[in-house]
Amino acid sequence: MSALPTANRKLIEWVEQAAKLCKPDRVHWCDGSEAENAALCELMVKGGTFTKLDEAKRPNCYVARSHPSDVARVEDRTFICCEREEDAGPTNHWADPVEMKKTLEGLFDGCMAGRTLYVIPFSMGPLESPIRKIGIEITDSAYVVVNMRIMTRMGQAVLDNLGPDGDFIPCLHSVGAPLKPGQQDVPWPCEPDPAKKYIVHFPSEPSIWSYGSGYGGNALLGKKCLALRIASCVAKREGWLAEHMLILRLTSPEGEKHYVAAAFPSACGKTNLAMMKPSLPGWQVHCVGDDIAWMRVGDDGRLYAMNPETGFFGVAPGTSEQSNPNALACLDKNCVFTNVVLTPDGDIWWEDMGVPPPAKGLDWKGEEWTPDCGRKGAHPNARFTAPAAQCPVIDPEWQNPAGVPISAFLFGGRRAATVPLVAEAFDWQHGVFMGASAGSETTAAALHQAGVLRRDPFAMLPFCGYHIGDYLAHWLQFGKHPKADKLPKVFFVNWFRKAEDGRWLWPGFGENSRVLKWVCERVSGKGKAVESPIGLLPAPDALDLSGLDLPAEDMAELLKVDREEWKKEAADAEEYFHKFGAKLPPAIEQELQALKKRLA
Ligand code: TSX
Ligand code: MN
Repeated sequence: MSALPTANRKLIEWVEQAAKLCKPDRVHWCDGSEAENAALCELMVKGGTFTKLDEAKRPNCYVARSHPSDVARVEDRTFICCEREEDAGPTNHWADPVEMKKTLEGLFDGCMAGRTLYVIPFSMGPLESPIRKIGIEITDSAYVVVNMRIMTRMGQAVLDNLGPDGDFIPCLHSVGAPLKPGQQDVPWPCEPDPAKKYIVHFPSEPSIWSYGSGYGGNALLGKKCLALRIASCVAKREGWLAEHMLILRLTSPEGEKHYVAAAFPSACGKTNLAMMKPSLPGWQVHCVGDDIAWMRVGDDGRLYAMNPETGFFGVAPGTSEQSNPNALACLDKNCVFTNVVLTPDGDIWWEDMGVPPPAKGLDWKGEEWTPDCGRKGAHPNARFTAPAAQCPVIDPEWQNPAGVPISAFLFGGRRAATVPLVAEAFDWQHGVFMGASAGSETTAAALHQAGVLRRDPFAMLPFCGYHIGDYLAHWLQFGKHPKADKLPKVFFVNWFRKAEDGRWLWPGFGENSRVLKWVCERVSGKGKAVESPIGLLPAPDALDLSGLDLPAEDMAELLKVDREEWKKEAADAEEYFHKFGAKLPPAIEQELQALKKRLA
């Protein structure tokens, strides 16, 4: 073996152990270079995993098609293996860590036969940031290497930063498809049996083991596994926050700047909001991140947020010039597209892209597709992997190692009725109650009935690595933090309220800047509000509706708080919170009873 690119004993020993267990044909330490990336892309083109797009249309871009059984995160195969079951809580699948290690060691034994073991050193957060976390992902998937290079800071610079004694989070991943001698590989190897897929977190080590899937959050372990599930556990211990939040900067025409962090469940347009084009003249939005925020209390008593990622792993269908022009602009070059339509001229297409479909193409399964064939061309969970640096409105401070100061938190969800366009919390504790009560009505997804309310506290339901009751207590404790005397104001927003006849009441998208403007005016003490039983609402005329053709009745409906509807809402929230048992913080119960009293 040639000289190793690190002198880190713990790392060298772990890689040796992993190789002994997984039995790959060879070991490759990733340096993150341009040349290495090009070689891996070429290797995947030869193997049929990647198709290169037309170099003139989309330079350095590739399309991948996953196995039809491997298209999304597998929540029912995701495990938190803390020592005590009660610490995982009602929102997680728990398994005994010792038992689970045995199961995994059995599965990983020889799982990389015929393959290359790649060692991916990556950092979540800028290398020079004191709060960055280094992970090392071992994987047998070149697709994972190429995507991790877009989504994280990856390669030799990370090993250099780690040094001989630095600590890292071991992340072991395999697609779970060993090759027998002479066996022909397939374009997307994986374990097709759902019962043999495992996404496993050991929070006390901490470490991550992922087996059987090559897709998204199952395989790119820096994101949901490390930066959310494991980081949430570490953050609880160390007194900071690892959240499922976008971070944006709003700038007024006068140049006043405010950073806002926002949590929404899936399918609410988080990436769209993170880089939206404000319709209000003179207002600007800049994007710091679209998915994850790590936050700490600064010396000045404010909360500082950092985006630990360097890319966007966004849902492609629905991304259009209308819904998110800045995301489309990120996709001009250096991107990976997974499970989209490949057009005959070497470009990509998906449903609701806002451009006419090609006369024919290859769909996400690689089958001949025409617009009238009766099937969708792209998978509904098709993705783009794009460098954040390519976003036309990336914030100049997006890589600031200290993070950016947050002025306001937004929580939201899809709610056809009951929940107004925007409401401000009375105080921190009420704001935590708002975040805890958040939820979204399901859209027509295969698994769920459409229109059913699914509670999703802080949009962390699939991502909180410990008991959700302890998580709420952690958030509440910031309200009593000795140094945090300038915490963000908290708001609830709902872009999705509908009229009786089923039409959207609010135009959404760039028009949401009107709501953001009021939020910032509230932060700087200029915005007017009126009290309601559920929070502070914009005073009449406080929302800037200039140039918007919105009937006064619709606006009244958007800000309506119906006591009878809200009594039902409070009862539903109560039923949900009581599932937390003894771990429900008294302050949440207090807020619930106070809400009921205000509604009576
Ligand atoms: O992302 C969305 N946002 C936030 C944008 C910054 N979407 C898309 C959700 C799916 C990911 C929205 N959809 C938003 C929204 O604010 N609002 C709606 C609902 C809606 C859809 C279409 C129209 C209006 C509202 N109008 C027309 O179709 C003309
Ligand atoms: Mn997300």
